[in-house]
Amino acid sequence: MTVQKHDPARKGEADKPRAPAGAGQPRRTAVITGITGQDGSYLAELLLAKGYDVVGIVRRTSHDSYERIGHLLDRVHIVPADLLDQHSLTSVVRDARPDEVYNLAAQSFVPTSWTQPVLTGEFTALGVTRLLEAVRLAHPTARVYQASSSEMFGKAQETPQRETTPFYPRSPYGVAKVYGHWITVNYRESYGLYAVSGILFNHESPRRGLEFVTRKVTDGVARIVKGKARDLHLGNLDARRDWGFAGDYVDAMWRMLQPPRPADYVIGTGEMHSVRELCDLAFSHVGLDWQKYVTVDPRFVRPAEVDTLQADPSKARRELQWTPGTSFADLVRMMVDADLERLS
Ligand code: NAP
Ligand code: G4F
Repeated sequence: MTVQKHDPARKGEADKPRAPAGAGQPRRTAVITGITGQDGSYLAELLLAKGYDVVGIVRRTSHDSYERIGHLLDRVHIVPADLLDQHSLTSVVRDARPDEVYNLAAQSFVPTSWTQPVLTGEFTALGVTRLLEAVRLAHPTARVYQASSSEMFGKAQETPQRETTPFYPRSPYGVAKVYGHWITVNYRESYGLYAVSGILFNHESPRRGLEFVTRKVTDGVARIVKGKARDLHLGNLDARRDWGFAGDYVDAMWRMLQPPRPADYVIGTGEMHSVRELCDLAFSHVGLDWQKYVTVDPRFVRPAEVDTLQADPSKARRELQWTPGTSFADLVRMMVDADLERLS
């Protein structure tokens, strides 16, 4: 394996100008970890539309997990690698020589982080170091996006939360994401890598995993309408989140890797809604009263809760010209309609 050694003289990669994407320029290449996930599928679509060569990292499983990217398979390069395996990551980066690397892979479900805390740390925390090492050793001019999370704010120390708000994570997942954030900042400051941490608030879509609360509710509504379920069991209805549309948020990821100098950004809508409001909107969209169907079930209450999260995305608006394009009500209706269609 030919691996480019780190040369301290390379410190300052982040400052080097590069040609803008577009007509007359060579095609850019992007590597995406987590391409089979919600965000990976939307990001792959966005980058293909911009003319990128897209290389998607997929871990080996006995069943393929291409449900979200089946329509893209003839246009992306799928390569096997795992966040747990340094050699596989280094090989992919060495072979692809990407312009941009998006690290979206993680164990991303907060409740699982209490039942599998060590594995969550391996994927979601140390996996970031492995990927950064792959870039540092094999292709240090690549620009790296790290998928950080508003869960890092946890027991929020101020509202709304911005880039300078102190972290107070409330789950092994949140702790692992704090590690991922700081190791990204450290590789930028130690080695001059162009590495940014995007602190994204909750974002949802019809491709969201069924275990997350928005999709659990919209899928539950569709099942009740279709006569496949009679009720819906949820946890804390008072939790409040800043929910946006995933399709809007992958555009923010791309924008973060375009400026000449790397910086970290908070991405969210600036609006907060409760799980109760989510239920009201989703059930009323099909003419039902949510209170007749929703039961609070202690099985879905967490050992420690993040009560409220609300973004202050003004830095992204100012510096990246990014604004969310989908309202919470439109998002919930889009998801209910998609679940009804899917079950038809
Ligand atoms: P997701 O749907 O759960 O997708 C996670 C992806 O990671 C899947 O493609 C999964 O592959 C892959 N993966 C997991 N472990 C892996 C491993 N060991 N090696 C290689 N790939 C692995 O998550 P998402 O909602 O798209 O979120 C993307 C990223 O943003 C995650 O890092 C998440 O923590 C973060 N984030 C999400 C939100 C949000 O609201 N969605 C907000 C803030 C931050 P399989 O298909 O094989 O499982
Ligand atoms: O939809 P959730 O499971 O998302 P959560 O925990 O906020 O995490 C998501 O967003 C993070 C960004 O802040 C990402 F980093 C992370 O990867 C993930 O995408 O739960 C949202 C809220 C929680 O307060 C939870 O207690 O909904 C509450 N909730 C109430 N009943 C429920 C349920 N959550 C789930 N999953 N299932 C319930 O039955």
